Amino acid sequence: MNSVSYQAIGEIGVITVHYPPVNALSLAVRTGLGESLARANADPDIKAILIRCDGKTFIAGADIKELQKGWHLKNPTLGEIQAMLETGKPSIAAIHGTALGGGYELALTCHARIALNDAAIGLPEVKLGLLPGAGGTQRLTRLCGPAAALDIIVSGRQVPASEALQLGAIDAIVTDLDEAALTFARDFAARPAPAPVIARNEAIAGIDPDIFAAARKQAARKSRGAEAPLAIIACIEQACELTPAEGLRFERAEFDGLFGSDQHKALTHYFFAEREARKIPGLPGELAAVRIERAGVIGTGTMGRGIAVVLANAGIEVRLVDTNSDAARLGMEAIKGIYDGSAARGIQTRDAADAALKRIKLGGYEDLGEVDLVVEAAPEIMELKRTIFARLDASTPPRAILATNTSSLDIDSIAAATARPERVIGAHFFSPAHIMKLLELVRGTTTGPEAIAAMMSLAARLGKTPVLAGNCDGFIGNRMLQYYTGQSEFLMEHGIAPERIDAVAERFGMPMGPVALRDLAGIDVSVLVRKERMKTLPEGERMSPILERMVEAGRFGRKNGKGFYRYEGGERSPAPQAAAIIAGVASDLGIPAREFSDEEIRDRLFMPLVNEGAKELEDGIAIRAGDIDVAWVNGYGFPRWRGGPMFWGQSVGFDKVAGLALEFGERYGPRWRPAPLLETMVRDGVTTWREAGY
Ligand code: T1G
Repeated sequence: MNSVSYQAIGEIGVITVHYPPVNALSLAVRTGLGESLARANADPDIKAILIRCDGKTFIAGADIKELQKGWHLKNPTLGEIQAMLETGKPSIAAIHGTALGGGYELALTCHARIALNDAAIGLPEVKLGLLPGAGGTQRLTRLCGPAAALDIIVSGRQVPASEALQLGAIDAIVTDLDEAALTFARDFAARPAPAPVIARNEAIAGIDPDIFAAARKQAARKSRGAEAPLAIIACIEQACELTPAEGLRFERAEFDGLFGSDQHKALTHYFFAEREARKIPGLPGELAAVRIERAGVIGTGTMGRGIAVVLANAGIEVRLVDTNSDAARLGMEAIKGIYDGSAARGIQTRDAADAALKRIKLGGYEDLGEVDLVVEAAPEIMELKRTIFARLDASTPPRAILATNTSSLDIDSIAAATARPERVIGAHFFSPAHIMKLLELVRGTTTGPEAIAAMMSLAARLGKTPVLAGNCDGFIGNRMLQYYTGQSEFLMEHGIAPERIDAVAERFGMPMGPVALRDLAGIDVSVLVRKERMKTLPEGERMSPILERMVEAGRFGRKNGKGFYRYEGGERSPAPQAAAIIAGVASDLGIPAREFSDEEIRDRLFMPLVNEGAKELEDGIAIRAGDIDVAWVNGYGFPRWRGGPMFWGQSVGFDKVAGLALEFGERYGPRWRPAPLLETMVRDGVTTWREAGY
């Protein structure tokens, strides 16, 4: 079937794109559009042209797969199609689903844009490390003004039809894309066509140039090293200065500067990795995921509260259970506070917040007789969790899924406390659970496909990015994290100051360095968690005793205002007392001070992540290298524009990662040694995870 069809309906030439799954602007689609536009423009009976799409959405942009092959340069290019539209007969884009990237840029070269009320438009190229290279920065600025263009293009967000109409990004909202669109087209054909968007100047007159400086400041703060936002701001600024033709040339040059860059490659990898992570090999395709309507949450601490909010926001009735009634009452007050906050900040409407809050009710185990799912968020004590699961087994329907929010404990031991281990699964939310995107699902050896399928589909409903992990100490994320934070302690033993280590990590793109992260999480909590781990350390391995010494000195971190840093008035500053403790450890252990360059510090922090990630792949804890990237970007703030730790490791070279692991294995013990998988890949000259089958 042709990917584009043409039909003359009266005096309207109707061009329909049919190229599943998202009508991307592939070469085939561009060719079909070119042929159809030529027919319509040549037919004297045709007075106007209507462009619409079949399937779930309007054109969702250039075909990202073809972009990787440079096919966007093959004729007819999008620019040629746009020229036919802009210089041709009056044309209307009829939008449903999402008009994104090149799809919306094509619509911007039509003389009018109409949309269904639940449609959205957007220019999300920044998420691919690119910018709208087909005139989007110039035309949206000339149509809606630089402020709207900066907001929409730098964020890459989708703009709902109602807001797009207010901004002038579309001209009308219609109830259907057939009759209403045709009626609009007939009316439109009867009127003089408006000037092409590229020729409009009203929205760029009298601009306050300070908005660009403010946008650059915000971009530098928010996107920590991403290149595309700054190029986008420059294009929008020039759209207000240059002639249309000069502006389009400027944009093209900026686009070409980003195309093929490391960040473009990394973000394109990440785009597909996030979609791959949703696919679980071996799960029967026909397995209908159980739809969760009623859920229980055990525990009203920080995690329990956030999980209850996430579930209720997705329309699920929630029973919040805590055997400590004071804690339960405090928990509900805190939840009310979360909703008041999100209504006040406009994240939710007051009505939506109130409706969700109404869905959360305090209750007991006796109220869990109808639930489809329970998420346990009790303290990280194995015996307590086993007791809770045994009680849940008795008080919930046998079909209910029992999930634990543990961040590191053995799923199989918890499941063994029930008669339905196949319906027990790890559901590791990240704090704050109602904000962090990652949901690390953990399958035990007995977890069944129904539970996995149900939780994968629930994750999408909760607006979470799911990653499926195998059962081990720390699953995918925390298992790797200990090498990153562990290395930061070994660097401190060599006399590298906490603030230097954190500065290197933050320049690398992390939201917060590993040492400041310790202070945030609580040094005492880290000591508690790793006490278990220290019992199983292999012969010849050691962990730095810095944390234990800090706790002995009463330095718990932010919570008591003193950790590796001092915290006063929200500011963090170096703490000489912490430096003294660290120096004490180094002298007791006879560890000499050493100089390291920033690059060496970077490699020492991040390469062990790659090495441990490789071990997770060969252990079957992670299915794909991309899954690990998705977990670290969404759960630990690893810079998306680096593609994730595994993609970064691939870009720096596996030989370097394995080489440093060899040194660390000698120095710090067997767990730091190179992953056998990595050694094999280096020996065999394998340079990508995909080549290695991951
Ligand atoms: N090209 C190729 N494949 C695409 C695609 C695209 N643009 N968009 C989606 N897919 C595939 C995706 O990989 C998946 O495949 C399937 O479609 C369903 O996607 C010149 C240069 C449209 C909001 O960045 O944001 O235009 O996994 O699972 O959740 O300036 O897809 O099934 O094999 O995401 O319903 C700009 C990207 C391109 C939009 C639908 N456009 N797409 O979400 O489905 S650059 C974008 C999306 C550009 C110009 C520049 C979303 C969606 P598979 P999905 P969804």
